[in-house]
Amino acid sequence: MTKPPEPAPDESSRRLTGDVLVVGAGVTGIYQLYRAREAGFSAQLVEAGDGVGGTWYWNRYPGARFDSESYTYAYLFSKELFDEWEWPEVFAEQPETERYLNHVVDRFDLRRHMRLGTSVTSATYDEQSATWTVVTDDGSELRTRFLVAATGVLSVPFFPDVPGREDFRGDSYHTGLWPETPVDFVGKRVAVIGTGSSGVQIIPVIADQVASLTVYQRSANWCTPLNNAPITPEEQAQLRAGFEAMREVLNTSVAGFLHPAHDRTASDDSEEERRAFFEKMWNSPGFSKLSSNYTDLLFNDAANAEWCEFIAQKIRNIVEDPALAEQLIPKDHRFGEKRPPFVTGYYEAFNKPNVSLVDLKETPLVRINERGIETTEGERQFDIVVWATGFDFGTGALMRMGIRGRDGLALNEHWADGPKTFLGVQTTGFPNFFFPGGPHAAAGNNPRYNGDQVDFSTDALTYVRDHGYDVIEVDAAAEDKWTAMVDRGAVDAPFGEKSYFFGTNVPGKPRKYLLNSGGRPKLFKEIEKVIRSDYKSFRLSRSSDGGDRRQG
Ligand code: NA7
Repeated sequence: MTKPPEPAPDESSRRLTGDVLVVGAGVTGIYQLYRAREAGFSAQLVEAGDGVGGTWYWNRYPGARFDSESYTYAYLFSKELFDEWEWPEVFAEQPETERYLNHVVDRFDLRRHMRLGTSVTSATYDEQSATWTVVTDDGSELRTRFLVAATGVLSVPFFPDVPGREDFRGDSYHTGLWPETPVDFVGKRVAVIGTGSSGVQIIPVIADQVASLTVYQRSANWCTPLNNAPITPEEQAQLRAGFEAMREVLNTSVAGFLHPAHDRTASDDSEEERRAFFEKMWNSPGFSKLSSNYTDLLFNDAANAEWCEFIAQKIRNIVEDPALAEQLIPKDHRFGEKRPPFVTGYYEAFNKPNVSLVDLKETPLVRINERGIETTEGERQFDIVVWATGFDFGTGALMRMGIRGRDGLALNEHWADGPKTFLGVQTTGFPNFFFPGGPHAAAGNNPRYNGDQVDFSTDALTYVRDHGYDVIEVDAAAEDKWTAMVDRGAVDAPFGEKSYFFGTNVPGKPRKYLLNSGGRPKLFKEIEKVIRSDYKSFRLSRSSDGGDRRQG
């Protein structure tokens, strides 16, 4: 029998020409692909990972889990989807979330529109045809009318520039680039560098498996209990019955959380009442300690200091070694000045005889060598080093995609002094380019405000198409105004300049606020204005005549 001829290379898969190309199969990108297809666009998606999930694909380190309630983080666009998925815990662990996102992709038949394991190396706008040419690392060239980068804010892992990092002969992992094959910690000498949300999640989970665990802490964080719990069948039923009401709260709340705001300032209560209230907060789930705490907690120094002292006392009560407890109590920032981590058994882990802390403020890192880590205290040897050192937040992924807009303008140049955006979705000079869930988005429960931005971007594309245009670009004046609003608000933002929300964790990065300091209410207000004014803040045109029909 003769061998059948090799199939001809599928040109359509090598060189797609579609309306919308989405980059990134995280929570935002999956929803964007769904919305674009529902709106009748031919839409494709490329994703660097070999699986879908974005953050929930890459951050598969032991202990990774939500600190937003699972059902509030999930998609809310389909009641059927909500009804058929049962979150086993209030705060689901990473594998469950990855399963959920895969379920969504299959349920809405999105996988066949996705190309996984494919990274974008450049994206160039062609003014003549008003299209984007996107080149990927497998050499493919994809041409699309609209480019939507749903590349996330926490997607580029940051490694500090410690001398000798490459010399280490053991195994090194970054929490944000965790391998699919589980890492065997049993009996190993392990170092964890970094005590942000990721570090404090992995530490208690691996502490029991390892021979020794050394935590390298540069700054202590205000960690409070996550207070996770299983969701009982009765609670599942209640969640389903209350879906519409919950959706209403989540879709309109300032930070996308369910937790109601408190109605009192700290000074409305006596000292005794404040103690009782702080105890209630300590025992409350996740972010309620931020969103349901005293209304002046983040702005009243005395109230904040009292809450911090309450947490410090809790740490002293948990950690048996008093000197170690003091090292674990932050001295350099207030509660809420950085993104607070929520933990399960974190402080307790330091009571185990195999767990120790190296305080890098007292004994700074000197270098990594082939055996382990040197600080001014001396050398410690390891089999595994875990880098829990965070991300190039907000702009990291967009600045690495080789994006060039009109007249060859590089996004890196346009944003050399920090991002400039309108609504955190578009930037001037880059027509037909959207980046929902990127810099200048709101702050809070990510899928909620990222979803607002996907909805807005999809509605804008639909408007453009339905009105006979094929080019949309935000006006410089609208961009300037939104960016000025973000910068002005940043001065009073609860998150201080020590927080990675200002990019301060990455040397050389401009110190600019990367969230939307106007919050979700400002985003809603501005979106409403844009829609009411028939997209007046944008220039709409046709590539063939090159002019704005509305102005002609
Ligand atoms: P974070 O919160 O940025 O934490 C990074 C940690 O790494 C933090 O403790 C840093 O200490 C530490 N770090 C950074 N650079 C160094 C150097 N050079 N030496 C020692 N230690 C260092 O990242 P995560 O991954 O934990 O969390 C990110 C988000 O993911 C989180 O907010 C959630 O939204 C999910 P520092 O505090 O800067 O002194």
